[in-house]
Amino acid sequence: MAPSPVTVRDAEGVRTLTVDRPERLNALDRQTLEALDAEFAAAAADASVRVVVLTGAGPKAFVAGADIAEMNQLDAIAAREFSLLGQRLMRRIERMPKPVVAAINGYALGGGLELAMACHLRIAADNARMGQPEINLGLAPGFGGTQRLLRLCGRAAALELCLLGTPIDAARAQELGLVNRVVPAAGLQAEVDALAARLAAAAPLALRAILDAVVVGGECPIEEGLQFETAQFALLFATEDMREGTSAFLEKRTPQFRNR
Ligand code: DAK
Repeated sequence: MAPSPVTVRDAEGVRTLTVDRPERLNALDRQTLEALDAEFAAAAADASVRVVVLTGAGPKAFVAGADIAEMNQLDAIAAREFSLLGQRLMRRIERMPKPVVAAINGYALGGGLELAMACHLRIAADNARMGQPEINLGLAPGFGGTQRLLRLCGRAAALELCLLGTPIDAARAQELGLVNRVVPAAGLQAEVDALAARLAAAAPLALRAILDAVVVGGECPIEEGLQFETAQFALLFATEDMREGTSAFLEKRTPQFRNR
């Protein structure tokens, strides 16, 4: 059996998924999209997983886009399947009930940037380069890039990146709000580990409420979003973790959250 293009590592509530095709700069072919989709579904269902980290194998790339060689061979029917698969994966990641952190360790281009944008937080190495170069292939972004760039960075930045197709460096990506933090490449792993450990220790049901409120509420008119926030907020009063968090504060101790 061929090795999976996605490797899985678990450590203390943090599941790290690594796209592992370094010889293709981790480009997304159908097999990789399918493997990622299955791994994110498994991580969502596994209560021992508190946080997911997504990264790419090797020193050069997070994900350099959809696999151009495979795409070149697709007919219209297969392209439709490819599109549906990719969009389903991106939406699955965005709607994950636990935080997903992208560790951007190099090129994040085309479908690779779209994958990173579907994650909830993005930490970039200072040598990362990001862009939507589909225009250079006679294509437009097809895994949600136009929509997520627009929402994350605004219309001017979305149009600049998609119309020109020129990648930007990590510092510019941070200026645009495309990434949360930029760190020296050698420190990326430590930074992501620390962030993931912090999220893994937080109250899972409250994390989920925040993800739901921001991701789903952010797609509604504000009145509906606020109602949704209120419902999420009220629901947390039914959790043991909310009692534990508030009691621990009053008792001046560290809370122990149990996902209940
Ligand atoms: N696909 C396939 N192979 C790739 C690849 C990619 N996206 N990117 C790199 N590779 C391969 C290269 O061909 C090369 O293979 P060999 O020549 O060694 O066999 C190997 O990885 C190493 O790459 P380079 O030799 O090019 O490395 P360099 O350091 O010189 O350059 C680079 C790095 C990232 C600047 C360059 O590789 C590059 O420009 N790569 C392509 C980047 C790109 O254009 N990405 C966007 C792909 S388009 C859709 C939805 C979504 C999409 C499409 C349709 N539908 C709804 C239907 C998404 C489209 C895209 O993502």
